[in-house]
Amino acid sequence: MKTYDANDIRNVLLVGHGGAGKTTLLEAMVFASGASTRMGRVEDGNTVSDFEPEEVKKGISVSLGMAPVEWEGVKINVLDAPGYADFIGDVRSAIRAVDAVLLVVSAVDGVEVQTEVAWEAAVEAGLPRAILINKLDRERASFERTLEDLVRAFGNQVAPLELPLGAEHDFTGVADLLTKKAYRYDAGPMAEEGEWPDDIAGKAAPFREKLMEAVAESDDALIEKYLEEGELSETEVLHGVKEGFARATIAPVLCGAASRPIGVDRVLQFIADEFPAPTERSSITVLSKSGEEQERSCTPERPLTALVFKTVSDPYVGHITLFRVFSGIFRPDSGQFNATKGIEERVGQLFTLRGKEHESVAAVSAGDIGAVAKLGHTTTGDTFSTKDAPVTLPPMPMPEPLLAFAIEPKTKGDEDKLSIALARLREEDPTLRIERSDETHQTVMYGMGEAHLDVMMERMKRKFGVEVTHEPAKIAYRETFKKPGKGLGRHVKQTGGHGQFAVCNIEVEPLPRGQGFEYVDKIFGGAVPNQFIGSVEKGIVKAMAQGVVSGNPMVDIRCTLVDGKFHAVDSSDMAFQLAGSLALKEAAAQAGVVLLEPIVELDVVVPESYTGDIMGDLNAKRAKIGGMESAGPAKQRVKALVPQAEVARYSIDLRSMTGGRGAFTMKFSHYEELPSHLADKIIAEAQKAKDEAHKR
Ligand SMILES: Nc1nc2c(ncn2[C@@H]2O[C@H](COP(=O)(O)OP(=O)(O)O)[C@@H](O)[C@H]2O)c(=O)[nH]1
Ligand SMILES: [Mg+2]
Repeated sequence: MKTYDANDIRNVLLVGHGGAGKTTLLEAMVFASGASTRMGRVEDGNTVSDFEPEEVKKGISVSLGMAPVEWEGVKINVLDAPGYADFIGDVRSAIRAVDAVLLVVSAVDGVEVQTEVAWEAAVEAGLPRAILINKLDRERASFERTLEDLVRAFGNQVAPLELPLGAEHDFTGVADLLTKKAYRYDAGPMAEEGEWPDDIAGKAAPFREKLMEAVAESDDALIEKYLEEGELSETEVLHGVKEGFARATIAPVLCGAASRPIGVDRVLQFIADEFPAPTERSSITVLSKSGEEQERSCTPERPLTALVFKTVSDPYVGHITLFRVFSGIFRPDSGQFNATKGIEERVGQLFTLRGKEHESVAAVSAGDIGAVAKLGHTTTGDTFSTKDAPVTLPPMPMPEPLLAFAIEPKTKGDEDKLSIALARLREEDPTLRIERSDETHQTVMYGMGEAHLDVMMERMKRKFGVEVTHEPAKIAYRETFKKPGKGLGRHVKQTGGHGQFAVCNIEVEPLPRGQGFEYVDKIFGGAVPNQFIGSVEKGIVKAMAQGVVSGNPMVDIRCTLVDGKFHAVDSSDMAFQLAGSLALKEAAAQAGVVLLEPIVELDVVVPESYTGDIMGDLNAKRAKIGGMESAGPAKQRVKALVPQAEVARYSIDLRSMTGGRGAFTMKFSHYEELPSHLADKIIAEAQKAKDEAHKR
């Protein structure tokens, strides 16, 4: 592929709710540009962007896709982000690689949850936003209703540039509100330009007015003129749209049906004409090693600054690293310095990704997006810069994964393969977290939701040949004493051969939370010889680690050795260890064991209208509500202390309660006693599992 001047490059991210038509739009763009001779369909699994087997199977995008589209000498790098909440990590990182976003909205469904989430992410990043009202050919599609929806959600900056010609099955083209030309699609993706139909002028008037208002409102100089004269000239509006769009104060709206395709050539033309080139973007801020801020503008002459926004691991090619160059030139066949890791990487052939295909490029210059395979150390979020003056870009904010699955390889002996696979998946996807719990002895995989974890497990099987089973991650309960108890441990076997003899008496008392374990020796007169006093302790500690009733470790007790008996020949370290553990078990049986459960601090942010539901649900989950406060416009924050067991699946619960509009974080707080009826259940289950293990 040839190299382009930065002025002739556009970097665009398609965002929006799942199913709005982003992947189909990219497909139509490739088709309209003449790079393919027929359009693939998401349903048929043959689109440029959705090529991963997990995507073909599910019929939805689960990871970022991209393809360059060449349009009238301009190279448009189109990034297609998945629209489902579980895969928001890809949206967050891709936003850093582009200069504007195109929000795709279904004319049937209007503004949906992920439409708003994606919009907010783009606003946070300060990126210009344009909108395509898609699926206008579908039954029950409505341009007017969708536009109203958009204005309600995003305000007066929403500015229609086009009007659909015909509706639903009769949707045949678009009318340009500015030039008053009609664009019809009879065959193929290219429009035929014609005059406005007679009946459209009246219909268009209110929308033209809406457009002029939006332009006037975004520019102080124009608002006066508009208020006085009630009209702006075509050039003023055109200019105003471009300016306002670049400043992100106007969101221009286009019309289309990606699958037909209708209006797609116009979208491409609009991107080529009006979307900001990388050179038009204000310079970016980087941090030097000493923490000093520096500016980098988009010119090939400046030192290199490039951001890795995505890594894909491939079992055959190794890593594929996707990067955006902000300044300088990324060259192949040389070493490039990864400033984040402080390591020089050997860089081979550079290429552009067109779906799954690789197209070689000579170099990737400021403003462009490129890819390289087989880097050894680089992961998502890293910055490449010069070695003598290393700088890094600020890290990408990533949502915290909070749904936990405990996983285990189906085949024994695959443990090593599993840990390699997990490490690779983690490098690909910063919203995946892996923990090995010493307490429950489980490998726990944290993800954004069930679909995310499903895809991870499928990918693990396909790419690394590791099949796993999963179950909810175990809760790390603990055992302790609530009141003091006494225990006699007697381990005596003196029939035949070498005998065994050890007897000990211990007293056990509870300690405050977090005190762990104390051992006190109160032996008088050598009832237990010195060398065996430590043996009793060892036995107690071993029994504590395994737990007495539930298989969870025992904590927060003091054991005092008060008396015992020994035999000059038959006593041994081993015998006293056994006696110690028996003594603890007896004391536990006498005093009764209570279970402790982990309590987490939960911080939930939801739109106001959901606060009641959230509180009700938390109360049913044994939560202690800590407080409620405003969290921005029409949003409320609820803080609570909740047993971890009750909120292990809160990702799923909160999403279903709020339709995906809520967010939360949680972190461990402390341990508290579990109510006895719940403890009994856990103890009974542990016993059952133990009995079954014995039978086998
Ligand atoms: N009728 C109609 N169907 C469309 C249009 N665009 C997309 N679709 C269909 O809508 C479904 C979801 O499209 P897809 O591109 O996967 O949406 P994405 O999740 O935003 O990438 C697919 O079945 C598409 O064929 C359109 O303009 N008109
Ligand atoms: Mg898609």
